[in-house]
Amino acid sequence: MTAAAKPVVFGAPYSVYVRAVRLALEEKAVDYELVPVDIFAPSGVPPEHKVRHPFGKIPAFEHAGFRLYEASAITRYVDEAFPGPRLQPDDPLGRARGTESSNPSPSSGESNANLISSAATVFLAISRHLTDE
Ligand SMILES: N[C@@H](CCC(=O)N[C@@H](CS)C(=O)NCC(=O)O)C(=O)O
Repeated sequence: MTAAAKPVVFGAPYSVYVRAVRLALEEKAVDYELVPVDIFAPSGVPPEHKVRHPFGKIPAFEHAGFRLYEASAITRYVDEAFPGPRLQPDDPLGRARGTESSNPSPSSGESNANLISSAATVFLAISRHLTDE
């Protein structure tokens, strides 16, 4: 695995989950490629995308042959695999809070909670990083 390989984000610019991943990549100043995927195509989720993501959602991610899905997993991987500013707190308590808030809620508001928390995890980390400077 080499950080030098160019990571690929599969998704669409409108998606807040895709944006969270892109934000993490931008913060780390990682050169990446955004490959458009139309999950709402009339013909359905493209078959090749179902191979990347078992639920046919965006984003999906690939780096040097390593495939990943779920925005929180991807943002965490980006933070740890690439040089640059740390996007997660160094202390275990802070990281635990980030993990807590990035897990899906079992309530009826699951998709909203998940959507907000994925983005919030990254934004929190970035703002922490900026205020530390
Ligand atoms: N838990 C996923 C959620 C991703 C997600 O729901 N993405 C939306 C686009 S913003 C999607 O693919 N929706 C299509 C669907 O739910 O079938 C993540 O964090 O990556």
